[in-house]
Amino acid sequence: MTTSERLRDRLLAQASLADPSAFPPGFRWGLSTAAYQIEGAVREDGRGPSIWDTFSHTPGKTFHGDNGDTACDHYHRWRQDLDLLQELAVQDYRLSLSWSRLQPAGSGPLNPLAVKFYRDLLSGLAERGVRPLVTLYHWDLPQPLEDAGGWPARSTAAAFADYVAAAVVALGDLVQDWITLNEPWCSSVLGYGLGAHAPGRRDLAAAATAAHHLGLAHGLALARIRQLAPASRVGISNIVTDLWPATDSPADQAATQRLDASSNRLFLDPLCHGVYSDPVHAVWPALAAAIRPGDLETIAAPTDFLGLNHYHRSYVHHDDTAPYLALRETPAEPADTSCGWSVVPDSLEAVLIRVARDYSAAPILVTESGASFDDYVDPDAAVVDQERVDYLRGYLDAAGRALRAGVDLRGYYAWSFLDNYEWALGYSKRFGLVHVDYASQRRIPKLSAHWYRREITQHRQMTASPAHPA
Ligand code: IFM
Repeated sequence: MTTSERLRDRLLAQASLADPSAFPPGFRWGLSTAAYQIEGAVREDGRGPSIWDTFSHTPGKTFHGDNGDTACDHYHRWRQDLDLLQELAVQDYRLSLSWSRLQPAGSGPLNPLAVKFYRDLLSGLAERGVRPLVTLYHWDLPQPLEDAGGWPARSTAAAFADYVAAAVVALGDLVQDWITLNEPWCSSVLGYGLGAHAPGRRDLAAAATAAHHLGLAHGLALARIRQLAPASRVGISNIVTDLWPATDSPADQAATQRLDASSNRLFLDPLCHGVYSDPVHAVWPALAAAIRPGDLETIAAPTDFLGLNHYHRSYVHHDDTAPYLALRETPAEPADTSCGWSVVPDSLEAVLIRVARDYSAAPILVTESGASFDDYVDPDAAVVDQERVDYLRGYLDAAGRALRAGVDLRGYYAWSFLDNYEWALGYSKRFGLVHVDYASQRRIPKLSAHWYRREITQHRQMTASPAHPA
């Protein structure tokens, strides 16, 4: 039996979505990536260094010293990668722009070679009938801006808005959907507070200030896009984790509230309600000093959609000895993925319902959802990632339940299109639906990619039929 016959049989044995008609016609099926995680070519065509180049080249900061110098070499292989996206039948591709490629110094005119690269890429998507969903900032701040103070400096928010305006002028005819920021919680708290991400600072006050300036950067950029490209749609992607107290003790419950305030609510409250609520101020006392009159109105300007990135449920324990917020977070036991996260599909349903109920009537896009497993290429050159198929089916079924419950969910973008550079964890974690052999740069669509394509194709056929009840 050939590899493709074996894969076909394996695929035939996979169950489909439980309730595909829960997903409305026009539902956007997509795949996600980010520039530094896939592009490589970090010193080519005038790209400048970003905080991730600096951090990943600092000894001891990343797993095995891994960096994004080559990554998936997408900068050179984008045509083949786009062909693959087309083969996978997705309507949408979520990618990010590298700020330090487009504007190497973090200010001034755009780098024409970078503009050409992204124009070619975006045109290539259009030729293949795939719509781009473009993230303007996915963590790779130009190093010169970090040297000038980074996100704790208010001037970085203004610099971001200027970069966004220039990017929209240069690329806006090829993009209708923009995401200002990806997971500002990671940029601020992991980057400036806990030192786990670039730029690797450990200063909680700086993290709070950075968080406010990221929110402000979003609001300022949103206003510029509205002005320059009024027909486009704009949102922001926040990571929203489903947090449960480990026990029903008051201490664990209070710890859960603290973690929720310091992560989920730090961005959702100001974005959707125009306030930092008291629990947020309580865990981030340095926040108040960063706020200037008018900031919250800028941050809370309505978006066209809310991006929600969701991976797992965590249980929270009060722990006096823990350095951050006197708590510890553990996944549902035992951990199910190679990152130590849980696979609990109900958690996606829960966060979708929470965001729709407590935060926003705007349409929601799940802009990331996925899982890392220790995938391997078997002797037949196939990658049979059964766990990822189960993950995707489970989380999509949960999304379907949220839709049935009335959540205005418009799309799902699996993380990730390709295996890629998983930040401080380097190349040790594989999230892709497509396997990447980093030595040869060979791509192999995994079983999950075949399964996702089948489900998308079936859904599109079903909803194209006049008999479809929706
Ligand atoms: O790889 C990351 C991505 O860049 C942002 N969200 C979470 C993913 C998995 O950790």
